[in-house]
Amino acid sequence: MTENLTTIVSSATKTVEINRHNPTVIIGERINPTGRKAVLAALREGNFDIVRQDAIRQVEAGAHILDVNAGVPGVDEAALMKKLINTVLEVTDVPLCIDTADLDALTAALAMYKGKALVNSVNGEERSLSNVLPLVKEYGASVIGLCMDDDGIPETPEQRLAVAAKIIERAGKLGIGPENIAIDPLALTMGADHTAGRIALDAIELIVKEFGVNITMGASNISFGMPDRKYINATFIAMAIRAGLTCPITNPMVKEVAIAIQAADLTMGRDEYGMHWIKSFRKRQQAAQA
Ligand code: THG
Repeated sequence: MTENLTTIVSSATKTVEINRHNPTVIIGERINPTGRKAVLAALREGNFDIVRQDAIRQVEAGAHILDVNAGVPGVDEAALMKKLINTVLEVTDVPLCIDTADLDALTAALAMYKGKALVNSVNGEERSLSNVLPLVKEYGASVIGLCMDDDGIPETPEQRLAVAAKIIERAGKLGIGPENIAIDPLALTMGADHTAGRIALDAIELIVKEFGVNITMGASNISFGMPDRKYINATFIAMAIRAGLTCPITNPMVKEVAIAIQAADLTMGRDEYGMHWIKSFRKRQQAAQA
């Protein structure tokens, strides 16, 4: 393995350091109308209560960073993104991951954001590289690099490594170092291809070995279309942490997943004296008694 890079993401008041010595950094996925029908319906009605609630609950459940996605079809995404960010910042102070494919929304978000945001995302397509990377540089942000390009999502781990290499190289040319990049090797769904999990794990290993970069992933994608998803997600995430995943995008309110992450950190020797594990055990115990 090459060096262990540290990716910094911060809010006005909090700094999160992502690296392989620290416990896994959880990026909370729930503020996302694309992935969640209830959020979509509420935002269409201009109701932001669910957003406040999801922000507070995810942080309580262990999220270190919150992903914010404003993809509501037919709505001005830049305006909604700004409103979402302000709403989340009313109730929490954790750093944010700006999840959008809309350049105007990304620009608006970066312009108002105080701190070092995590941009979600750039990919290997020419258009994405030339549009997103200059913004990342201009605002001094960190960025997620998706392993897909003009030809779509490559099938093999080696091809995904090649896309990661292209993104890291192009970023480097603009003065964005690999410590500011978290690569997402992409988790496809096992429901469509039973080798999707294996491919994702192998891709993580290859990319970490070559570049030592931090790795993120929408870890619940893996189980779409399968029953009892929480067990698959928990097992996959633990295995992916062993392979090199350092900052999954997931739902920490799913107990099985949150516990699997803590157990994986303990197993990896990243939880000194098991203090984090014991503290969360006590919290669960108290919650059960309440
Ligand atoms: N990589 C990166 N960013 C991403 C993804 C990724 N952002 C979006 C997505 N994938 C990760 N986020 C979510 C958000 C919500 C849900 C799943 C992934 C989710 N889905 C419910 C489910 O799984 O059943 C939908 C149910 C509902 O409608 O509420 O909650 O891969 N870089």
